[in-house]
Amino acid sequence: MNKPKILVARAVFPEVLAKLAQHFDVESNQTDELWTPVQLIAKLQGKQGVFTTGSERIDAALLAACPSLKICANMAVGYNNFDLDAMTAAGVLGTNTPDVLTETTADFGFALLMATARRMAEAEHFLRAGQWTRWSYDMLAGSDIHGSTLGILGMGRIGQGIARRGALGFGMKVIYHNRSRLDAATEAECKASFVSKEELLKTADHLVLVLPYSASSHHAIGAPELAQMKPTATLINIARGGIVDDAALAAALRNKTIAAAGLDVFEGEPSVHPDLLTVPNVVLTPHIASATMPTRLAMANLAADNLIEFFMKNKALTPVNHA
Ligand code: 8YV
Repeated sequence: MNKPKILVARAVFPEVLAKLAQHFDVESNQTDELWTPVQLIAKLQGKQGVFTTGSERIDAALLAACPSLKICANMAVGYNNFDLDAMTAAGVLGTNTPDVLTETTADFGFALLMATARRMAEAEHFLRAGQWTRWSYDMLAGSDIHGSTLGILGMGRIGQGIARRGALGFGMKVIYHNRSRLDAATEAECKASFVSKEELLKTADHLVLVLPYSASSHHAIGAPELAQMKPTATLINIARGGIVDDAALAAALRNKTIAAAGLDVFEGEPSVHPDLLTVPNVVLTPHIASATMPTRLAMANLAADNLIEFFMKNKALTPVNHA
């Protein structure tokens, strides 16, 4: 029997490719070339499945040009690179990689929060630049984590992981806002209280963004929201570029509307708004919140298993639509 044909659009772990090769006729991209949409469409001709990352956009034009495609397995929990309505209309299933990256990503969110509040990147640059010539009482003084109020916008699995770290590890008071309120047992486990978005902005000493990107969360944090935050507050974005208006944030950091920001995701990444590169009170990292080798391997395996289960049992493990 002919094996289904799949495309692996980016370089992945060789052992994951080997597993896929047991079930599929695989074309892969181990040289990790970045294909244009036209090149991706050409590679997808005759393929029934594709292993994607957040870098590959699956939209109506691509789907119309690739009629054999049945499933797109994303190696990411976020899937805003998928036009889900277009995929559902075309009968194409999408899958993501939830759970396997929750704790790793929550660890990173907390690390970025601590680096930002305690000005670690700025301090390291200061030292490397030979500016540390003497001690002074306010040198690189930041803000406290312990005992402060942690605000979380978007209270899914990763938000809950950050809440637990803050409440149980650092004695923080945790408040959150989400489209829907958590059940009482989960709120109690995370020691988190539901508040309005306005209350969250006004009250949080540290605000962490962990909500999915969609048209409705575009620029959820822009100039009006930044103006409502405390001038001593820090803002952390580990969610998606586009949730924050990066130009407005750079202006707010420069004007000290808020004290500092830590950003792992950017509008138009891998490009970074040039104004963010020139303000000192921001810690910038290149979308690495899930980047530990065990977690990336678990993500790749889950994306691969979604393809295998779909073609072998007609039932993907973690679908994000009904196709
Ligand atoms: C991925 C992510 O590394 O899972 C997500 O949604 O943002 C990251 O963990 C990235 O999207 C590449 O696929």
